Amino acid sequence: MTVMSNTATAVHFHDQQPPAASLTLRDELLQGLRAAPKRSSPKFFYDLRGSELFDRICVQPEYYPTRTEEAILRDAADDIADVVGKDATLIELGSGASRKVRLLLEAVRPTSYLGIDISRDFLLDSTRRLAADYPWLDVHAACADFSQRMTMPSGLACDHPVAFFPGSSIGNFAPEEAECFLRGLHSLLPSGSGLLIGVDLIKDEAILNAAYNDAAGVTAAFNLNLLERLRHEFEGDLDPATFSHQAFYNESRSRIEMHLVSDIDQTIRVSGEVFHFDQGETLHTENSYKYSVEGFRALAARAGFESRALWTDPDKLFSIHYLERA
Ligand code: AVJ
Repeated sequence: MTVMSNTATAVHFHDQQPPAASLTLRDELLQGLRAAPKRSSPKFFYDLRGSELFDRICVQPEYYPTRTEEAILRDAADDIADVVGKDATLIELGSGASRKVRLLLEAVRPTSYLGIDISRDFLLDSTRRLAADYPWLDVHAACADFSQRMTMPSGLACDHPVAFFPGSSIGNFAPEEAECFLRGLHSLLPSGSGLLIGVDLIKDEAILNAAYNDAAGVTAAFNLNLLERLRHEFEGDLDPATFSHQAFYNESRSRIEMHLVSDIDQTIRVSGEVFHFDQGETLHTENSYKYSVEGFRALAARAGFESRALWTDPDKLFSIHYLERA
């Protein structure tokens, strides 16, 4: 299917979303609530309100990752273009608003761009705007869950694929899952392909804790919004005011953990099922893993990706790796 935008440019749309996805979501959610300790996948944060709150997190003064990664991309765009080389097909995993890739397009001048995202309307909207703003670029959009098995859409010229995975989204995976995910990319991409990936770095604990406990309370609202989503989308019978936001750095596992803490002993209902929370018991909502440069290189190497280049900011808050599929 080809979707025309208001200019003469078009986005080639590939629908790869599995049918009946919402049923699987409900099952996955309930499974996490039944587990001990209770847990929920971070993907449940991203309903419309959650996506808006995440965008607001990105501009909080304490939340350094977004602005730092964007500064690195801006400063290193020409160097990145040199290592990426000519005639690349940029493939963005979880492209969202396709905002960060704009920092690279003029320097890298890829022949085509493929944005992959699970949120169809968001994806179509942002890739249409990208196609309108960069008329020389062949723009494709694939609605798919990139954490599942994927195939390359047909009709996409792919002589030199370069995957782009910014934002330290890889940090939501546990290290063994991250390795498995990279192995999946390894089998999808031909040898010589590139992977440009943003990875948040291990740093002073106070900086990490502040980034996930911003003074304006936006991260807290983002975490607590999950409970609103349970109420509205999954027949949740609960009072969000009886839960509190908790985020802290777990040093032994190099990760930020986010939880929703039950302030009282209580029973809630979700999709007709009953769940008991002791006072102080938590629902573990997110892990955000941090890496050293060497630690991430070693993980990537185990998945068959070799380090070719690295960029960081002067304060060593964030890293962008260019890896080549061996
Ligand atoms: C989108 C996973 C990179 O871990 O920093 C931000 C999500 N959660 N604040 C992160 C998030 C709370 C973010 N990632």
